[in-house]
Amino acid sequence: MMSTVSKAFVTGPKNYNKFINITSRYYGAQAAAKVQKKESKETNKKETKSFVMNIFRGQVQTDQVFPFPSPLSQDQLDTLKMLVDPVDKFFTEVNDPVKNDDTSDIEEKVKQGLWELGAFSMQVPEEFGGLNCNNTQYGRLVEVVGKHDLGVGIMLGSHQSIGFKGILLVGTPEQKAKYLPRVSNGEYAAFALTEPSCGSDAGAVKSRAIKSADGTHYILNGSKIWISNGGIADIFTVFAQVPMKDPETGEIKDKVTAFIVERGFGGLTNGPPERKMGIKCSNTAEVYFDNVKIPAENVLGGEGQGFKVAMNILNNGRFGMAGALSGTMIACAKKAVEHATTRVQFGKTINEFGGVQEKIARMAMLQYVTQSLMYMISGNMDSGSQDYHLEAAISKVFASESAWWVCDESIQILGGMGFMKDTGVERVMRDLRIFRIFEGTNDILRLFVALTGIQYAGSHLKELQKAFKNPAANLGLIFGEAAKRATKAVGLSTPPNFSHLVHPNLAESAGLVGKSVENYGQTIEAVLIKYGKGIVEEQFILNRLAQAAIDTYTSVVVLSRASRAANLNLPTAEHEILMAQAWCQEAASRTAYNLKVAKSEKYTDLFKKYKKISQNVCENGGINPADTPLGF
Ligand code: MYA
Repeated sequence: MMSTVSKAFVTGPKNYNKFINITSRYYGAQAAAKVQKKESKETNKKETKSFVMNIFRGQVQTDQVFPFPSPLSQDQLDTLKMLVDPVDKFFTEVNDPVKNDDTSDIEEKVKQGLWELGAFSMQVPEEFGGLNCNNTQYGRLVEVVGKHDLGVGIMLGSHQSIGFKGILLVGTPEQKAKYLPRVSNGEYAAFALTEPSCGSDAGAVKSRAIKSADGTHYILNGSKIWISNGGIADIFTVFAQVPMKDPETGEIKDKVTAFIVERGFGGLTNGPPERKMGIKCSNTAEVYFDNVKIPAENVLGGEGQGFKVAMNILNNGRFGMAGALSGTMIACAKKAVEHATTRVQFGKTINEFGGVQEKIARMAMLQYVTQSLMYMISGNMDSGSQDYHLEAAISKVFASESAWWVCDESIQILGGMGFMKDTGVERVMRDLRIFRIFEGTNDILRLFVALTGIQYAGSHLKELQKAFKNPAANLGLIFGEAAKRATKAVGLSTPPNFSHLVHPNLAESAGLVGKSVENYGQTIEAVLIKYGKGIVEEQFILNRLAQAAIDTYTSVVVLSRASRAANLNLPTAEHEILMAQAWCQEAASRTAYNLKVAKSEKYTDLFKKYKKISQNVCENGGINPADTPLGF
């Protein structure tokens, strides 16, 4: 007789039909069409080394997280040391962030000095005039910039993290030889993707480029908004639709294509600098293309490949934000601690009070996690990993929210003084606000993490379903899965264990992460069985899943870093272990809660209430000022 467990397993895969087509994404109307497209594609069978992707299958994949990467050779370390101090000194002595903010400009001597330091071409190979930094070196230097002036950081970042990054990543040898020396020697670059109709929906570009009959050039028309460096750049990476013949159907379809566009081509103009809440000294402007003639050889990464090129550039640069904002948090926390350790109230310095201690401890942990993310991801990238997209998205989300929190609580600790301009933290707060919005809003990146992970988990389950069609040929897969489920069902399964990879003082914390991962895999299965491909519409749930992924990944990253510190007996080891333990404890509780919320009926009901409240308010055109308890 078939046991209950085996029955559940045999009937299980039928349920998987409901979710094997989980593909696209984000907004319902688009989803159906995209699912169709994906159905015709081969299932993504590729195994990945990404830690985050694997937790969606309830697995701990440690290849990219242990040991903590240390990719710098002695030479690279020496070069970095030679660069950090001069950059720090330059920002302390030459750049004036207050003046930059007041004037919404950067003095010529500052820009000139930065060009001379090589700060605009940190990752450009030396042969083209750059500093040849790898990602880890770049991240460290960017941290120095973020400590001093985020507005200047945006001018630098828009230039090299996204402006000409495409040329570095996918440029032809000719494109590199032509443009990299120029962007390393005084010509600013910009990344022109966003349009009024194309913000989070990066594929919805309207600008169009039509190829000439003789194939020698394209004519580009359209416009872009909110382009950082848009008013000062000479060289742009521009994304535009190009009508192309589908090789399979012969149909003409628009496909996004990336181009290198020079201001000097003619027909490219820009609007006035935008007036902004923060990062005021960086230039942001609209950019217009009026019959711009682009030589055919300036297509970047292949005709029709523009969406991939854009994603590639953005994925590649996101860890930089964690670097910069780690520096910002160091600067904010320094001011808060200076105040807390000298300000006496009720007979003692305020750092003696538990309320302030909790804030300072959390500031330290958030900075530690953010910095660890930056070094983990840049180290993975420097070792040649291609599987870092979700991790990079997490680093951007985590860094921007943590820096906001740290800055806000610094102001709280500073009290009235924090609110005064002269203290210099309110400027940082204004500068920080945009980081949760640009380079992919945190909201869209959370959905990206959750849906990409779910798609990966779904592809595994599709494999299982296929295996059932030909059990004889797939006994290994089927029995492996059956055994896993049987042990789970009778309570004999053990959570994934990686305690042997961490320092003994962190074994308990690693145990918490293992449990979170096991719970994660089970939760993904449960929500997929419940919602099928309708999960794409369940943003209340997707957000909880994304948060649990963020908490789980950040935990394993700090476990790795603190273990390294302890194993090397670094002077900071004890402090690092404390922070890692505290972080894992907090994160595991949040994860257990978020996963419970994602699965439970009780919360489905709560989400329905949120939805209805929101609908009421929207139907009303806002919160009705006439709704008062006293009726007037
Ligand atoms: S620049 C503007 C920033 N804009 C964005 O970031 C746009 C955000 N939107 C998106 O990323 C996409 O549109 C989303 C997907 C994610 C919403 N990596 O059907 P799909 C693949 C790899 O889901 P969509 C700025 O702000 C996907 O698997 N692949 O796509 C300036 C699928 O592949 P396949 C990806 O629903 C800031 C295909 O694409 C990715 O249209 C200035 C289609 O997928 C990905 N990420 O939307 C900052 N996403 O078909 C300055 C999707 O093969 C820098 N796919 O299955 C500051 C630096 C710090 C300071 C430095 C100081 C020096």
